[in-house]
Amino acid sequence: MSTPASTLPSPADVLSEARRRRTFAVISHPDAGKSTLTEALTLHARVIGSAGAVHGKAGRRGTVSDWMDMERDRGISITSAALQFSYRDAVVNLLDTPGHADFSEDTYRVLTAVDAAVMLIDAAKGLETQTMKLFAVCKHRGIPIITVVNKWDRPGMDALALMDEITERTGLTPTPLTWPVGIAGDFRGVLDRRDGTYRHFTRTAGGATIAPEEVFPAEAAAAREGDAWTQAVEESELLEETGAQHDQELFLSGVTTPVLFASAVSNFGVGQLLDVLVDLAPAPTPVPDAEGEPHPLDAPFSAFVFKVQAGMDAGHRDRLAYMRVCSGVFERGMVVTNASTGRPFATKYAQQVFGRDRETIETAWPGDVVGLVNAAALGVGDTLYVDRPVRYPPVTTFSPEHFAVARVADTSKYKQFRKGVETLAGEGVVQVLISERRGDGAPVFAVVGPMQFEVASHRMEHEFGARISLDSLPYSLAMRTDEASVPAILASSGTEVMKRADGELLALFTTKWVMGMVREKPGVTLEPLVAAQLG
Ligand SMILES: Nc1nc2c(ncn2[C@@H]2O[C@H](COP(=O)(O)OP(=O)(O)OP(=O)(O)O)[C@@H](O)[C@H]2O)c(=O)[nH]1
Ligand SMILES: [Mg+2]
Repeated sequence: MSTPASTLPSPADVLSEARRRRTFAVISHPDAGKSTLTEALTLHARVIGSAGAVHGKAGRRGTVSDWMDMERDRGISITSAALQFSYRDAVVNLLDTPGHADFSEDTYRVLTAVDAAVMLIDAAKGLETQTMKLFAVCKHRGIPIITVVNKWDRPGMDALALMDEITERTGLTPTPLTWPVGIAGDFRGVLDRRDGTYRHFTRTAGGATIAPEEVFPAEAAAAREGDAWTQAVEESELLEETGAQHDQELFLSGVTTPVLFASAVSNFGVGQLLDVLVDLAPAPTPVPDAEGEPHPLDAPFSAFVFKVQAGMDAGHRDRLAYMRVCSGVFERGMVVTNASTGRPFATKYAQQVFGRDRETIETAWPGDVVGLVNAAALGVGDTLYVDRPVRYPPVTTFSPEHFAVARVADTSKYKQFRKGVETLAGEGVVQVLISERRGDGAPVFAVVGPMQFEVASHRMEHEFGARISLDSLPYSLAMRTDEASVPAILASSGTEVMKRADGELLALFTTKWVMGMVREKPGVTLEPLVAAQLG
């Protein structure tokens, strides 16, 4: 099937489509409300009819982005989820990330694929540990941040104190676009600092639908809300004196962060956030290749894979590779080259992703996140391109700190066990190491955080039908090594050498101290795995 030449997209089409894209991640410490906000955003974009539509009995568990049964059971996000939808004339690619530190490798990978981040702060808790770590990653990568103070419907900190905390702990200057009317726990609406109006929100039953919003001029707001309005105005003026006004360039260069106040669970302030994302968040820009050279947006199609996920659809046992388009136009059916292997890859099954739901797409543009189905030949970090070769920087893996031997509980399920281990390794749910001592019937799972073990066990049992036992090993540290170093390493106690699925040889140590001693030995090569930026 060939496309008539006249309808082929021109470089100008690519640029104008890229300009309409907004690709961002929602990040924060666990429980700040990322998945709830994600769902509220899709509700406001009128992609879903009501929030909490899929919730369990115990409350609003199970948002559109928390689709795994473990996520629904526990009410936490375990894996990042992609959602693509249109709003106004923009195409939004939203990535909801897990907050838990044990899953930070997944979050980190997502941050390689976005142009902006929405950083959530729980109004009662301020900037929490994991939020600070994620902030540091954004800063390092030059990702502009929009800050949302969430849960304003519940008692919390003073709004000005929160702004001070942002300034002191992140070095970013907060430039609130809205300011709350009513203290935390008495959320009536916001003062829109851009035009001085009052936006009053009305609660809906269970927060299932968009909260009606009424706009009042200042005088009417004063009459209506009294002291709460006066206080908001005074505080906003105070902010103005300290220079807390939005400046697009300073925002994009990571000096300032626009701030909005919201209650995701009641849908307050969510519509404003959506508009701010379209109005202020950056569109895709040329992505630097492995040499640091920005690759033009209007070059032929190129993309990189930042995530692989299996088991999304129990009926179809398929594997989805998520790619972020960096340049050109993607057309389903294109045969692209995988830069890591040099092999062609036919993109027959390409999908737009919405949490667990997917739909075939025909075309995609820079900024878009596309799911490629049954992409067994693709791994995290692979670059795909047509015509003009390019290679994007590899996506880093974290250094594991916990290790356990996995064994199948029922040996008649060995085949399922092998298949499951291979799949989980491919997704990066755990790193899989093989030791000579135990053989490949007893692979070692290596993880950044112990909750990854639970996810692996659960999926082995429920997805692959192979219940496993995990026996933890006493190691806490892994370094890259080579064959020549092995005898010297093993001569010290508290060490072991294993091979990772990707062929890398890893030396494991019980303590830093043991590792330090071994490293002093002549002829021993030990290199750190990528530093755990979030660990
Ligand atoms: N009162 C109140 N509760 C909220 C708000 N937003 C979220 N919650 C609740 O906070 C809890 C955590 O919400 P999630 O959206 O799952 O939080 P998360 O940031 O996605 O958590 P992880 O993905 O596990 O890191 C849930 O019980 C939500 O109902 C809010 O604005 N107000
Ligand atoms: Mg979540």
